[in-house]
Amino acid sequence: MKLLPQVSLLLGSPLAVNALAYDYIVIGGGTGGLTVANRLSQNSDKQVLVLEAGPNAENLQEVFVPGLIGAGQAFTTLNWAYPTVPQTNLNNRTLTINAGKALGGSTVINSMIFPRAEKEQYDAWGTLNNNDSSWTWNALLPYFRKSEIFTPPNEFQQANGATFDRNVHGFDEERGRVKSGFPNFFYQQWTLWRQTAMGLGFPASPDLGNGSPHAVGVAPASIDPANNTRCSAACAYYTDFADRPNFTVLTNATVIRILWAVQERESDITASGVEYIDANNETRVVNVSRGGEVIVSAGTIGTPKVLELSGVGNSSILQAAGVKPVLDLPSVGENFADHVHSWANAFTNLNITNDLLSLDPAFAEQQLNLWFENRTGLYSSASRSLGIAAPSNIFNQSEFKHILKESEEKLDYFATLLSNGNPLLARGIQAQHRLALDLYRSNKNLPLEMNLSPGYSGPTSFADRPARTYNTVHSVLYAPLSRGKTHISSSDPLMPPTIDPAYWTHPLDVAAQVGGIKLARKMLTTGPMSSVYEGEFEPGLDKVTDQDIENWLRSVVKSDTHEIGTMAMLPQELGGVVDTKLRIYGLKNVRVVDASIIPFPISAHLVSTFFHNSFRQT
Ligand SMILES: Cc1cc2nc3c(=O)[nH]c(=O)nc-3n(C[C@H](O)[C@H](O)[C@H](O)COP(=O)(O)OP(=O)(O)OC[C@H]3O[C@@H](n4cnc5c(N)ncnc54)[C@H](O)[C@@H]3O)c2cc1C
Ligand SMILES: *C1O[C@H](CO)[C@@H](O)[C@H](O)[C@H]1NC(C)=O
Ligand SMILES: *[C@@H]1O[C@H](CO)[C@@H](O)[C@H](O)[C@H]1NC(C)=O
Ligand SMILES: *[C@@H]1O[C@H](CO)[C@@H](O)[C@H](O)[C@H]1NC(C)=O
Ligand SMILES: *[C@@H]1O[C@H](CO)[C@@H](O)[C@H](O)[C@H]1NC(C)=O
Ligand SMILES: *[C@@H]1O[C@H](CO)[C@@H](O)[C@H](O)[C@H]1NC(C)=O
Ligand SMILES: *[C@@H]1O[C@H](CO)[C@@H](O)[C@H](O)[C@H]1NC(C)=O
Ligand SMILES: *[C@@H]1O[C@H](CO)[C@@H](O)[C@H](O)[C@H]1NC(C)=O
Ligand SMILES: *[C@@H]1O[C@H](CO)[C@@H](O)[C@H](O)[C@H]1NC(C)=O
Ligand SMILES: *[C@@H]1O[C@H](CO)[C@@H](O)[C@H](O)[C@H]1NC(C)=O
Ligand SMILES: *[C@@H]1O[C@H](CO)[C@@H](O)[C@H](O)[C@H]1NC(C)=O
Ligand SMILES: *[C@@H]1O[C@H](CO)[C@@H](O)[C@H](O)[C@H]1NC(C)=O
Repeated sequence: MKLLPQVSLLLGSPLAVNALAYDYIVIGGGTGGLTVANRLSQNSDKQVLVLEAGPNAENLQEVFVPGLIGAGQAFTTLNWAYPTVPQTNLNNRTLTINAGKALGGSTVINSMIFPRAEKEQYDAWGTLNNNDSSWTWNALLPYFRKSEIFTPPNEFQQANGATFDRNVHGFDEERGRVKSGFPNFFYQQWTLWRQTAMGLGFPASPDLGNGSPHAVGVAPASIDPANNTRCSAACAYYTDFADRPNFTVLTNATVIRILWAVQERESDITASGVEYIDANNETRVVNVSRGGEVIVSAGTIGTPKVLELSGVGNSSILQAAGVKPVLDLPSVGENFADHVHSWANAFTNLNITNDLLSLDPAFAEQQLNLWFENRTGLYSSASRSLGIAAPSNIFNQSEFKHILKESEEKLDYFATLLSNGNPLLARGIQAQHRLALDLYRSNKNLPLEMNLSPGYSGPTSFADRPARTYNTVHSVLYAPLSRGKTHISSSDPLMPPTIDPAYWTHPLDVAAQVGGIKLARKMLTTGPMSSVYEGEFEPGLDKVTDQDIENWLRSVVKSDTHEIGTMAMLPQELGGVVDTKLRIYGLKNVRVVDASIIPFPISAHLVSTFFHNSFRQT
């Protein structure tokens, strides 16, 4: 076995002996992974190694310029672009789930929207875990604060609607935090839209991070407001610390599996090392020191894959894939949940929309120069005005009562349907649904995010749509009850897993998303937004009835790439995979720190929620 390059450099130094084995090996240098690796190497005598499949991409302009999201390599080589199996409820379409493949993970390619979910949803997380008081809004808020350096809105940003509540943000200048704040350019349609939303019953939000997001406001963004650049997990937790002697990061290193020590007893399954493919395509092993740990942070799809390749999961699935089982833990890869994206868009008489960046290359070039010279213009603007809809905003009372009653009557049926023959998980999903339906009843489970894009968003390509300016109201299903799964079907580590999100299996999901399109239409055509409306493009005025809208949605909805739940934090008797300290049941020294541990979907963009989770882990 050849030595790691880093290790050979250290030979002769006092660290050499330690560095042959690491106290912590973190699999995946993404959002969760870099946060936890930073914390573990801070003021510590421990050696931490991070293995990341992608490259360090922080110096690519499509990464650091907020408005270049989706351009260049952002959605090509820096993206796993996981395919799903054909979705039976969505006209058998194969969807793509984007996920960052770079140091910093999905925060390198994401939309940087940085709000938080409903207080009651965080509390439900604790309730599901035997009323654990450390997983509640009150217990988590200090960690939310500690994970950010928030820059309050300046006068210009306030004049454009940005507000904040000092009590829910972190201001300490200490490094090793995510920078957050507001952009330097605002579209006038954002103000019009917020006014319209308020007219339609959305309260004005004092701060979208205050745990009461049933409101409308300007979302903070994970950007460094000092120079208007994206602040990814690499920006927050790696770049400033790259010279820490005990924080080693290997990029282009794809983990194959965790290796296990020879066991004396069956109950003593201990990780001894990790096998990976290095940047030169060679297979290597790195060891965990005595008493050390492996932390898996490969994301909601990557993490169950690594565990299954290592022999941890449903034994019949592993055997079918040609992997020898080490621990039968059948909930690994189950309980998959994701937000579901849809839109309504309309032509507008406004001439400043982001459509201009594609319609007029000279204007786009001028705007990009403006960003580089003055950090303003259309490319400086990544965050959005958004509002989270409550059931009362989308359902009429009689319809809602009926659908809740039906969902409650069919709790057993859906729990069984969604748990792949796993009786403990069926109980877990039933417990999740019960809590969700209770929150629905009290108008606290917030089913949809509504947000305005100043420009076209939707299913039709640039070439196939009228060359005009648009406004789009996104409507994203935020509290789905459907659950799917992701599993390996081969022992080849380079094969993507077989992913079945089972979108739209639960009828409440369908009803909420149809309601979202009706609300989006209402938002486009109610004053003051109506003053800039020049006719609907999509879904199109030929879609009249709920059934028409539903049929159209089945042909267009897509993943919102907020996948969670496949390594759920739940008690074992509810089919959980990790405990409230993030340890995998049945393994001595393996934890999970990424979005896969979130047990059920929450009504927010995810990053703010587990930057701090990872923080807690230490
Ligand atoms: C396009 C897009 C837009 C989004 N917009 C927002 C938004 O605006 N706001 C928000 O809050 N959230 C947003 N999200 C969601 C959010 O970014 C993710 O939920 C979050 O970053 C996931 O963090 P994670 O730690 O679970 O995984 P990731 O950050 O994805 O990290 C997983 C890491 O593991 C690596 N990895 C995987 N497999 C292996 C392996 N075998 N070996 C080595 N490394 C491996 C990956 O390359 C990656 O770096 C968005 C996501 C996407 C994709
Ligand atoms: C790890 O890095 C921290 C922070 O720089 C430092 O305090 C500590 O001494 C380092 N530990 C080792 C073993 O190098
Ligand atoms: C890892 O441990 C194994 C077994 O103890 C040993 O043979 C191997 O040399 C170690 N590898 C490294 C890189 O230290
Ligand atoms: C989807 O595929 C299944 C199985 O091939 C088929 O029975 C069904 O009719 C298809 N549905 C649609 C809407 O095409
Ligand atoms: C959690 O608390 C609720 C309300 O106090 C109680 O009814 C329930 O039995 C508790 N659950 C557990 C598992 O302790
Ligand atoms: C933005 O500022 C940060 C912190 O000062 C710095 O590390 C980064 O290089 C800057 N980025 C650009 C593109 O100017
Ligand atoms: C990692 O891969 C990228 C793209 O494939 C390449 O440009 C880069 O040089 C590689 N980095 C290392 C450290 O091998
Ligand atoms: C890496 O190795 C695999 C299998 O050994 C091979 O299929 C692949 O083509 C190699 N890739 C490169 C870039 O050499
Ligand atoms: C937009 O319209 C205004 C007023 O009608 C005009 O002054 C401005 O030049 C137009 N901008 C663009 C980019 O077309
Ligand atoms: C940047 O701002 C300065 C000062 O306001 C201005 O002179 C310059 O033209 C701006 N740059 C661009 C590219 O617009
Ligand atoms: C409520 O919705 C149901 C089902 O969509 C519909 O039949 C009924 O007419 C609606 N009632 C009102 C008051 O809008
Ligand atoms: C294991 O997976 C198989 C195949 O997907 C499934 O039929 C079975 O019910 C699963 N077992 C458990 C206990 O989850």
